[in-house]
Amino acid sequence: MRLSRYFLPVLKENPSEAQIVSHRYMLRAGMIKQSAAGIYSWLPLGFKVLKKIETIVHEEQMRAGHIPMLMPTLQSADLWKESGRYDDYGQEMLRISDRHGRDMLYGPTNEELITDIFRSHVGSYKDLPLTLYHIQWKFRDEIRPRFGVMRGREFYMKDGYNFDLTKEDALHAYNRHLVSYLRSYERMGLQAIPMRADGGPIGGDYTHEFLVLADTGESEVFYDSAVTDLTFGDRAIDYDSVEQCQGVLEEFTSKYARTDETHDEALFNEVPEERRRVARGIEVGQIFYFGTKYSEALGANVQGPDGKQSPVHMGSHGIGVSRLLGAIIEASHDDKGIIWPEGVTPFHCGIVNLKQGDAEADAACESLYEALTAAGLEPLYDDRKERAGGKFATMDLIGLPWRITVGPRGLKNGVVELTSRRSGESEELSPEAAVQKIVEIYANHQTGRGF
Ligand code: 5CA
Repeated sequence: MRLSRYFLPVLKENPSEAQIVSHRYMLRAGMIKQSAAGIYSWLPLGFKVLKKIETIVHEEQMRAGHIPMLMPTLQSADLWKESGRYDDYGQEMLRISDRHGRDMLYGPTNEELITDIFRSHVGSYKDLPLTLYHIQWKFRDEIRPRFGVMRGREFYMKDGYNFDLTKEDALHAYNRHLVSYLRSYERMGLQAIPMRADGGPIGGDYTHEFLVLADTGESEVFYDSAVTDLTFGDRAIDYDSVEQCQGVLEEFTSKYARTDETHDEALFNEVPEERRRVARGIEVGQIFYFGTKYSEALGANVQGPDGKQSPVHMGSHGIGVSRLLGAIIEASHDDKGIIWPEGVTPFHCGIVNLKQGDAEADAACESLYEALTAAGLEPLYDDRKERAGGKFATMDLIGLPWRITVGPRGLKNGVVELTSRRSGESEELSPEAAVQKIVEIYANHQTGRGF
């Protein structure tokens, strides 16, 4: 992409409504624009990152054997009346009536709809295990939408639902989700710690939230600092192996880590004092096992090998896809702007031409652009006739992890400058070596193709 042809409405001033850094930078970098309280348009740069995050989530869900599909945003109220949640959900549910006066709602989550699909088509244990998921917009009429995409009213969520014959099988599905979530967050450059939590309106008392530690997080968390030493890394996992998935769950959840809803002071005090931490965190996902809560209410039964009918065991598993943009920025920024992790960056590399219009500099930038594109990468070339300071400020704000700077002086010596956004360090290299280095860096990151 050439910046002169892109749509990147960068703001010079700090927007006064933004109280936290991620909201501020998303507005300033032209990623989002508020359309109503807690509802945003995703401008091209924000949309690009949203799609990268979504791609990672899809890839990791499919890797775990979960099946993608798509359900609508608008739902009939009937199923919710059947499950009893139409009244329970309260003011957070946006209720609508259509021209025939039928009760509809904008889905805050999809347990009812998916259970209805299941009961219509599956009746035997032979079709299990089954995990279906989708990534779709949700609406919750939050009393206080705030912090930009962090607590929106309309937000983008991955929600997955497992159907199993027995509790043991459903717990394996739970563990599979935990593993796939650890992998997903790490690919996004995040550490998200599973913590014992509360079931809330989804239900069930076996649930973990995934929290990214950040001072601006809305949740208060209590944990043993040893949990922050754990990483999943690139270890191989067999998602069909009950032992392997259970092993990961035990490794990542045996140390004390809880949100304030389930915090137990006596248990916490058993953690050695120097490792006890009280902090704040951003909830970027939650997994639930709730057994037969919905299958009983909606009559979703399966026939077992013994011929008997029994309600299917279920859980649901969510990732806050749009919230993740905010969480990643909270975890990775400095006073100049965002610092995208390689796994989700909107463009892989910036190219800054210090002297637009200079034949040699223009030609060098064009050939860098072509070489990076040919290698399957997406550069963002700042080809505007602007002064260098302004170009650097824009690149720093939008946070591309790598920048190649091209100017007539360097070209005389056959070099361009490669700069890391994270460390600020620069090195002079031939254009070919700079491209080679960027290609090598991204060889280790499977980033989705952008939009
Ligand atoms: N049905 C279950 C699991 S699929 C469910 O809805 N879980 S949830 O309520 O925990 O939501 C899943 C994730 O969506 C949360 O962990 C959070 O990251 C994100 N989320 C929830 N509410 C909002 C909101 N108002 N704005 C942005 N993200 C949100």
